[in-house]
Amino acid sequence: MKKVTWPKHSVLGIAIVATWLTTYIGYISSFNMKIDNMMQEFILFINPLSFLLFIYGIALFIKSTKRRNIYIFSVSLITSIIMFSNAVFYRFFSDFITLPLLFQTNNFGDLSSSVVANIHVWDIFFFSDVIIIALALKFINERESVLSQRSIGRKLYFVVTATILMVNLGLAEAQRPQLLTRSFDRELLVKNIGTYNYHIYDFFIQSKTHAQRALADGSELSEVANYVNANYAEPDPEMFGVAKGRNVIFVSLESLQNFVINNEMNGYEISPFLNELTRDPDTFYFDNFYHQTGLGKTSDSEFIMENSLYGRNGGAVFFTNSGNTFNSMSEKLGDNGYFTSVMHANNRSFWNRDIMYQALGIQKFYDVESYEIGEGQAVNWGMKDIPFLEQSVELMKEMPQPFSTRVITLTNHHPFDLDEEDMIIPQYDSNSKTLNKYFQTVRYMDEAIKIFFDDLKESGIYDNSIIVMYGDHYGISENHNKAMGMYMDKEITPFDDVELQKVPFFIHIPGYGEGKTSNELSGQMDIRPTVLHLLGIDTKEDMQMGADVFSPDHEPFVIFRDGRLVTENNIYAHDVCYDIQTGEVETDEEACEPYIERATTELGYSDLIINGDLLRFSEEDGEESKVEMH
Ligand code: GP9
Ligand code: MN
Repeated sequence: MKKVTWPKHSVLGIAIVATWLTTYIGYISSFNMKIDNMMQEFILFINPLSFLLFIYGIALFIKSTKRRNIYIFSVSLITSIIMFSNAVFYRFFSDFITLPLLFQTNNFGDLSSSVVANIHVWDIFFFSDVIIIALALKFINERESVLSQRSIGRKLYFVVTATILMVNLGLAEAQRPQLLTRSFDRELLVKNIGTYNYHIYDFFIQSKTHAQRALADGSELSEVANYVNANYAEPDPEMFGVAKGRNVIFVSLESLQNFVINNEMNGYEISPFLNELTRDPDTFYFDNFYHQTGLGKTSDSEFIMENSLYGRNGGAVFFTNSGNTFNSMSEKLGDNGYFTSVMHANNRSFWNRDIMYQALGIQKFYDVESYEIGEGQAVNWGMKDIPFLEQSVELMKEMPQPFSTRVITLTNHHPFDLDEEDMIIPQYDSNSKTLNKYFQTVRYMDEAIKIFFDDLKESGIYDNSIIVMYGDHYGISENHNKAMGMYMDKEITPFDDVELQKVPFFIHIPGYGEGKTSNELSGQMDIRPTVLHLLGIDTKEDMQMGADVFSPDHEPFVIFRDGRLVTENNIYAHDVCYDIQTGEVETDEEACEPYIERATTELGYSDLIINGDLLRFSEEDGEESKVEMH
């Protein structure tokens, strides 16, 4: 066949369009991504473009036609391989490829054995752009351009590329605020910035972690260990082992803040069941207890209670350090004969849980695939708490005992949407829709917990278990301070902002009879030692920074991830030291100083452990664990 003569760079143009469309069609046909609206559909459509324009655009700098053509062809081949590999991987893991996952040997074993089984004949489609480009290269003759135009055209080309990237990121940010800083889900990332950009992003995050790890040699460990030992609080012998041998059911209460407990909204009780629990003789209720999470939200709370270490400052530790060695509570319970799991009806890659749970030694993850979501059983972010908890009890019946599980609720999540039939109390009437709806979803969650307790009793699991419940993080952010001020009938100051970070913490021990409300100043960092001691498991040797709340030596001191802190006498926030009684600026200038220093040291040591992956140096067995999916 004869060659046709087309304008300069037509092959490049064809290549960009062909790869763009192949990628987009690949998205829709291979990945089961939930698209909620036209804007998301549009973002999905344009998201491969910025990367493709950039990477193919490099061809504009290659003078030799032959080399340029080889370059264009190679780019199309590589992008096709990336899409193809992700598609095959997705069939098996319902997830996108991420670097640590490829390097986790046991994952890789699974992968190679199933790779062949997961390749389909029609996967040839992923290479259709390569074929089109090959044909174009064969049959198209490009006209030479006038040299002087070249550099202006090139500049314009890259300006357009950058603009498209900005528009893409802008739209994505509007759909998903803090997408890149929180990096909560690979699916969300791919949906918003595209597979190619996602892989670049993943590469940067992972190599940063890798570099910090490579520089650590374990010598810092003894310094941290000294600090940890000095702060160790001996358990109260009366409490040590009171729940020995029992199952432990943790309930993560989504976005539940403490201000709703034993409180009313326009005359309606907001959490009647939890209120009742605060007066129950089998329950310890801590009303001076803080969440200590950062950007990683729910995942940070999981990380903190598992490890009694802080999350990371600039992102979610679940994403950045999922390759680390940890000495988690789950792993420890596993070593003590417990069957360990997490139950959460969301997709497994959310917060990188599927990978992180392996590092935490959690034996099984009951993710969304373990649940049956019937009609009308989902709202807002997913499965409603009532059916979720009901089915969770069914699954618990099958678990070997003793077991430890973490049940993660979801309905009380921003934007706090609820179906009409689940609205037990009316909305509040402030200028914040978020706060107005919050009371309703809290009320719904309270109902769900009540039913959960009944179901546990009926299943026979209840008597031989303890139930530990905690608010994972705040639900109402500072953006709603005006409405919050109306509800609390005062102006919200940075001092109040700190106090609003209190979340409820319950330890319910059926048959115990000596529970009470405790005012001990404490936080999520304390969950691990407290619960392990109740189960009669020693933590003296553990690299943990929290302390047993029942210990007479427990120090009333809470550090936030962002450096704010609470002591018995003071609150320190945004460079101001407040008197905790009055909320006024503290007159004793030195009052907060030693604590600020302590907080800096403690957060620094926690970061040191995580960034350097220091616990790998203290690990005896070094065995890798494997999390089972549904
Ligand atoms: C998602 C759920 C909520 O699986 O845990 O996460 P959050 O946004 O609260 O961190
Ligand atoms: Mn949460």
